[in-house]
Amino acid sequence: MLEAQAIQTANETEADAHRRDLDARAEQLQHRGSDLESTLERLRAFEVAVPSWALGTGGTRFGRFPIEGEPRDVYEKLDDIAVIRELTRATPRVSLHIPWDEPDDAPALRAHAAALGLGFDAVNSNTFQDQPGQSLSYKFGSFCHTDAAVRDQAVAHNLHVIEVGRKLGSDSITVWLADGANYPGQMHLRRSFERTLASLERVYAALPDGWRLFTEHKPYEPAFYATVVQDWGSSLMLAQALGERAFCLVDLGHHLPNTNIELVVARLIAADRLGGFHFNDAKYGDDDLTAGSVRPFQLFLVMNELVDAARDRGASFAPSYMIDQSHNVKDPIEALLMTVDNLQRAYAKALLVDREALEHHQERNDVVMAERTLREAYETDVRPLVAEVRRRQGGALDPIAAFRASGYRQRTAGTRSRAGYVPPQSL
Ligand code: LRH
Ligand code: MN
Repeated sequence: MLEAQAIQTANETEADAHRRDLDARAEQLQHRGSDLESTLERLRAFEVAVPSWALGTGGTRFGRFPIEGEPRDVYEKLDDIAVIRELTRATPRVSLHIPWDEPDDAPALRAHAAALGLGFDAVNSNTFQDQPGQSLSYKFGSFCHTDAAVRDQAVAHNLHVIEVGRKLGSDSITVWLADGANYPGQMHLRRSFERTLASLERVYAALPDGWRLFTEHKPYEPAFYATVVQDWGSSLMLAQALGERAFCLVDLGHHLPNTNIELVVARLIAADRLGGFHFNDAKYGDDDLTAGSVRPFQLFLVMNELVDAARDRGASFAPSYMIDQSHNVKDPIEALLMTVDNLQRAYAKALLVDREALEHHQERNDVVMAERTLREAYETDVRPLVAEVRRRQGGALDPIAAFRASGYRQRTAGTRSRAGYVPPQSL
């Protein structure tokens, strides 16, 4: 946790400028007929889960550059996520990856999280790596494997992940499968899909009451010729075949160049199968960069589909918003603070779209006015609104500035030495 006054002190230095900006924005919005207070109320409801695997520095096959003070275990990862929640007031849940962050004592981890004001979003299974002591390899796949014993092993792992999630108070599981082939002819494209569906049916059948299962598509990597769950169509086929508690998860980085991702989102909404997101950004492949850092307009267009759907779907429209990133050159906490800020901004801009006017121009094919209506919202500087929503909940006007002023990273650099460190055994 941050020191008591840290956020207040940081906010004091920004207070006057913030007040001026907010008043100016309020006047501009009023002039447009938008109501500041209802926008702030809806923005306040935007929450996103932080992935446990993004608090340590990430890397590529070419290298990893660790920083001083990064978390040494899942408990310290929760401590860092709590700091992000304190500063942004928008990250009350953690998405855990098993076995990467498997707690040796789930009730103890749940209590540690609760004490930090945190809960658990979707748990993630992992049948894309062979664990030490694992009897059968996933080299040629898991749910799609030609050997029933490998499929059994993968199903058993997912049932175990559900069990851990149940103890943590989670209510959903995300299944991303690396399953696929590197060469034409290597894998039967239909049988591999049928085996994957049959394996997922066994996991689906074991879902506790109220749980949802998310299937996550990805076009390539680590498979470089064909991936079993390659695109949204494959994911939707699985969700529809499994049942009403199966949904599609959209990782923004899992689309081939020039894919219209907001259209994919609109299709999954139309099918009532949009389960959630892994927010991030990318320039080329699955780059897992800070959401909104490369294609902020695309992120806005995705948020625009979500706000539009909430308008006609009502409260039942509740996709799980989660982040999935890898921080190779930024301090992971700072990268996540920027991510949450970028997501809040994109969502705030989407809330400011004049939907009556947009529909009016769309229905009359007034292309220019329709595009202008959308752009006007996108080009609105919503930073004072996002800062105000954080301030009203006790958060930071400028989370990065407050985080740096807090000295939290210097403190963890001092306390989290690896020398002689023994991971906690059931605290
Ligand atoms: C696959 C993926 C998946 C996670 C992993 C960490 O690329 O997006 O969601 O399991 O990253
Ligand atoms: Mn993902």
